[in-house]
Amino acid sequence: MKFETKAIHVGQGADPTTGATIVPVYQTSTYTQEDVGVHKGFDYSRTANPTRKALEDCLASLENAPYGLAFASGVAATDATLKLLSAGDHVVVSDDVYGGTYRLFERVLARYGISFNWVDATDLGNVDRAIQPNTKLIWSETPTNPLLKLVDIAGLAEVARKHGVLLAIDNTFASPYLQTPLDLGADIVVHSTTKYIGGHSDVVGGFFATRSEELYQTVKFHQNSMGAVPGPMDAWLTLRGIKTLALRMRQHCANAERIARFLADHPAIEAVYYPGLESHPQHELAKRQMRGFGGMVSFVTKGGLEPARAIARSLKLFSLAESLGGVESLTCHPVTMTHGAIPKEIREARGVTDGLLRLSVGIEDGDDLLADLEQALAKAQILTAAR
Ligand code: P1T
Repeated sequence: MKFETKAIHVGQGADPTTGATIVPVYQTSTYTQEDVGVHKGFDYSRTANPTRKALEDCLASLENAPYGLAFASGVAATDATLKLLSAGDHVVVSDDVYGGTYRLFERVLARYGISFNWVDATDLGNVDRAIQPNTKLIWSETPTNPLLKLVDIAGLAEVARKHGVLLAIDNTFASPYLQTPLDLGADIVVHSTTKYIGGHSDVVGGFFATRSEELYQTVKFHQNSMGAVPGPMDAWLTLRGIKTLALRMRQHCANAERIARFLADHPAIEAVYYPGLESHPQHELAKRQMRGFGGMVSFVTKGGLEPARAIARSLKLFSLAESLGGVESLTCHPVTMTHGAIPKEIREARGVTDGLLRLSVGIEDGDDLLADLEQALAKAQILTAAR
């Protein structure tokens, strides 16, 4: 079955009780058992819920995985995955990640005796050299948040295999429509389903998928033991979003590419980060590894914070807001928003500077989005000239 068909049918047969065509919201915490020790596979909704199961089966199929687990947020999925490790274990992490991932690793999990090395994983040698005898996991985003660097998943998988460690890829920015890391040798794929998968900025969620029955059973045990599960309505909204993921991603990609090219030619812009631009350092890898270049574009304004602020303030169709991947366009100032949890020196050394803006390009009409950016950039230029 192809992606678009799986998105609509896997895990979503007619409801066995009523014939409802759409999976119902099983808004129940518990299930009446037929006899002592006899039930239909559902006994308590933290452990399992039919609406959540439909989501898990469908999304796992899109990642070409036999096993998937849904969580209450992307951070919860990350946390449940990291709990595969124990005190004394070490993780090599790509240095450009969501600020909340950095915060979870360094401010929470580090207190439980797990240590982290942050490396520029665009160079696989950096990852290889950072592996220690106690390393258990390599963790990477690709494309990364917010600088849209690409990491070679197949290459990382080779490094992981050589050292006998696990490889987990946070696939949030690409979505399974554009990239399936398990096909390239990753052991684990994690998502914030809050983004492209949900797709409408109306629900928070996370996901874990794997081909390993053993990893699945352990993380399922964590899901039940720690309990960060999505409610039935959240699972339902996410599942509804998935049905149009392919259509939305095609429009996100088309709009983002136009915008990236426009920004690359604009005199007020110092740098544009978009994997679809020929000037992107990993453009060839993007062509190999992804089935499209995605809907995220980041750029640095000439003149730093003030012009960036003026652009964010002047945009009318791009709301200044955290998050990404919804149908509506958003802009984000990572330094004060999504990456505020990363200490200034570390953030700046990695290229997350005051003049950086990140666009989540929506599925509105591309001409309207370009016109909006054009007027906002013109205002920023006037401001820069006046200073
Ligand atoms: O917000 P939550 O659903 O818990 O997902 C966390 C997360 C995990 N991984 C990546 C790559 C992410 O971008 C995020 C969340 N990111 C934002 C809220 C943001 O605006 O970048």
